[in-house]
Amino acid sequence: MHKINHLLVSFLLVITISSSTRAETAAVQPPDWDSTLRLPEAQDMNPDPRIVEINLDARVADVDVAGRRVPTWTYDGGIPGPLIRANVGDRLIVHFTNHLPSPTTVHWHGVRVPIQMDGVPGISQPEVQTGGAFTYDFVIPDAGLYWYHPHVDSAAQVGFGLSGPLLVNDPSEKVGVTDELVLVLHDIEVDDNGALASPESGGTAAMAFGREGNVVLVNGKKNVVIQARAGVPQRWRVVNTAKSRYFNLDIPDSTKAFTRIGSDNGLIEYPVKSSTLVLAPGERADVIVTPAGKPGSEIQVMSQLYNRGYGSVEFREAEKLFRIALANQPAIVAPPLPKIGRSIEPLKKDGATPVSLELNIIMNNQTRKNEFHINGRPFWRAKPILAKIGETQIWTVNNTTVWAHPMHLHGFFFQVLDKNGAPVRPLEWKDTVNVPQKQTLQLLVRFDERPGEWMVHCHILDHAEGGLMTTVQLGDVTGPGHTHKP
Ligand SMILES: [Cu+2]
Repeated sequence: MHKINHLLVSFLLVITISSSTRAETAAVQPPDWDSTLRLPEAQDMNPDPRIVEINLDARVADVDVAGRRVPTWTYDGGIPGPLIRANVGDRLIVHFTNHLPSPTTVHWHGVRVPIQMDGVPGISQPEVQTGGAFTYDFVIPDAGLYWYHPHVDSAAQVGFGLSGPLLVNDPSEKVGVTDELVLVLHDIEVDDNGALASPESGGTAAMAFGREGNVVLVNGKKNVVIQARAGVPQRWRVVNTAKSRYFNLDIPDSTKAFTRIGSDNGLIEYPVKSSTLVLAPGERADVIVTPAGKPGSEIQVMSQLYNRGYGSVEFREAEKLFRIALANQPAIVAPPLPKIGRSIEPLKKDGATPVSLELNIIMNNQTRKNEFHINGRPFWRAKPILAKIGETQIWTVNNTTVWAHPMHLHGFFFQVLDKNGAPVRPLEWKDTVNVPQKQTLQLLVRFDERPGEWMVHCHILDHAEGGLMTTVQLGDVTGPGHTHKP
């Protein structure tokens, strides 16, 4: 009896302590501190705690873009689409409906889905026609920030506004920061009349560069202000969903403002501090930022120019992303962060099958159009890379062009090697990696037991549609060929 009472008392004590800590932390930030950037969330209709079941509707809707009503292509009426939240291991069921004027699909960028759920028309599923529906249904095996977007005419459709975040939480992960922002970095091209610009504007010269939108947005908003208390760390979950634009985050007047703890597939081996943070299209970052400055002052978060090749830094300016207003209260000295990271096994290079990918651009003399090639072929004439179940491959990606290419592999994560052939430290799992102009990069990838034809392409979506795309044929694949739209 005495023992039980004792247990009960300590149990109650634990509850009291943890709830008071939570209350304290919650009271630290000003009320509604993140309301200007908070994304709408998809509503889980399923009472089962291990199933997230949602509706997702693609439709044209008038959206406020930097103060103008613009008819954009949306998921559920907004850009970006709603934040989908799940826990690692959950089953996600998405009842998708298409009310766009064009066929579309949904691709779950970075999620290790079975091929039938990968959203690639002609390989995974037929295109979802206007007025049609498709149910995506899969288990989410990994924690991290992922995102969803169409894989039909993707440069046009993503450019018109179609993308959204999928945040997969691991309840056992302890990073010691409760205030979290999901930041979708994107852009959109709006003409003088307030209409969406043609995705073909500028012809294949513009394709060769990669068309960037003229309105830069964070969660659909242009340079809005959030509230914060100086000294209190925030966790930013960042994804670049722009079709061509790179982001280079910077907090002026601060050094090493970013502590990067995670990337495309959850936590990295150990945290790294940096003054700027580059995200190529498709990439994600998980960073801890502790706003510092005089109470009552404002911090402007910027995206600095980033040299992704010819034309990317000449006569251009940095972009304002959003502002942080520091509350008129003395700064808090937050307790030190716990040890953050995870042990990641380096993939074995020994015995890995070498695969070469040479990235090229040519002028097609018959069509008078620029064409991107992988190993001498655009995607419409591509020969798949062959892979066996369980095989590890070492890819050498040689970018001969004057533009950088963020190369994305569907369905699998890989590890990047440094110039000496050693794994880049801290170790991390990537699904999208920037291959700078005129450089060669090596990576290791192990193919598990999910046979199918998996896309490999540049995530500058104009480049993908301009030819910079092929597939990995994993295992014995029969069925539709590899002639399809990106
Ligand atoms: Cu590219």
